[in-house]
Amino acid sequence: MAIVIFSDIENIDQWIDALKKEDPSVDVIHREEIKDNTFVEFALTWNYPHGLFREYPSVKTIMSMGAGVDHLVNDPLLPENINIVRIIDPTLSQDMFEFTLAVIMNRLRMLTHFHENQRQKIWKRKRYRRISDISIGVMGTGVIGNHIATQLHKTGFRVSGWSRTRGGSVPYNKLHGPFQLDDFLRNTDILICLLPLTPATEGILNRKNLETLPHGSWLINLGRGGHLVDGDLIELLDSNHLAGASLDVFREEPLPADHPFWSHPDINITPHIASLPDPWSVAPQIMENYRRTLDNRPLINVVDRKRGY
Ligand code: NDP
Ligand code: OXD
Repeated sequence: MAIVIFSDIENIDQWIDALKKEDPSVDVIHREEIKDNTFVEFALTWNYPHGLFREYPSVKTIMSMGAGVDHLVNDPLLPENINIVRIIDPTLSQDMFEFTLAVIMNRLRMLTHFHENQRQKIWKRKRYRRISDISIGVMGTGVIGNHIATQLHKTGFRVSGWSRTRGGSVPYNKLHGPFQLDDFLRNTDILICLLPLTPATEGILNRKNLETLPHGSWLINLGRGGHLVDGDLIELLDSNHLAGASLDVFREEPLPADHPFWSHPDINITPHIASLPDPWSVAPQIMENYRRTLDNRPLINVVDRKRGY
C-alpha cells in the first residue's frame, strides 16, 4: 500500500518530502503514477472532482489536506463506506489567529487608509479605536474558532463566540443555536466567520443576519465563500450599514476577474491565505492515520459525514 496524493497544489514535493522524513519506508505517490486503481486504499486529497473516488473501489480512508472537508462531504457520489479524516494542527490554528489579528489591527489603525493617503501625499490624521473598544463575534468556535476567540480575548478584545451546541466552558462569552444568533450579532462590531460549509450554514452571511449587526460593523469571512450571499454584502456596504469586509474565501476560487468584489472600495481581498497547511507540521498525523488504516484501527480527526464537519 502507499499514500496516494490526489491534488494539484503547487508544493506537492514538500508534502512528499515531509512524509518521507516522517517515515522513510513509506511509499508516497501521485495519482498519475497509479497503474492499478484497486491499489489505492489511503488517499490524501484537496479539491478533487466530484465522483472521482468511484473509480477507486478499494479506498478506505480519504484525508483532507486542509482543515475544511466541504470538498469531500458535499460530494454526493462519494461511497458511504469511506472514512473522511482531516487536519487538526495547532500551527495552522495559530496561523489563522495571526492573520485575523493582522486584519483587525489594520482596521482599527486604518493602515490601508493611510497607505492610500501616502500615494496621494495627503497628511491627515484620523481618530483611531482601541482594542478595548471593540466587540468581536466569532461564528464557529471549533478547533480554529475557539483558538482565535481565546487569543483575541487574551489580547483584550470583548469576545463572543457562537456555535451549534453549548460545548464546554471557555474564557469568552459563548452563545449557541439559532435562537441566540440575533443576540450574538447585535453585540458584534467585527464578525469573523469560521464555520464549516454545510447545508445548515450555506448562505448564513445573508442580508437578514448582516443587517442585525450594528451600523458600521466589519465582516471577516475566513470560512468558505458559500457562507456569504455576495449581492447582499454589496448592498449593505453601498447603503453604509456595513463599513467594510475582509474576504479570504469565495464561491469561485480564484475569484473571477469580472467579479464586483475586486473593485469595491470597502472590500479587502486575500487569496485564501489566512493559513496554509505546513506539510512538516501535519505529516505525523497523516502517517498516524495511514498506519491505522493499514492495521484497521480507529482513525484520528474523523469527520462526522452526517453532520457535515
Ligand atoms: P471545526 O469542525 O473544528 O469547528 C466547526 C465549528 O462550527 C464548531 O464550533 C461547530 O459547532 C460550528 N458549527 C457547525 N455547524 C454550525 C451551525 N449550523 N450553526 C452554528 N455553528 C455551527 O472546524 P475548524 O475550526 O477546524 O475549521 C472551520 C472552518 O474554517 C473550516 O471548515 C474551513 O472552512 C475554514 N478554514 C479556512 C481556512 C482559510 O485559510 N481561510 C483555513 C482553515 C480552515 P459545535 O462546536 O457546536 O459543533
Ligand atoms: C482549509 C483551508 O480548510 O485552507 O484548511 O481552507
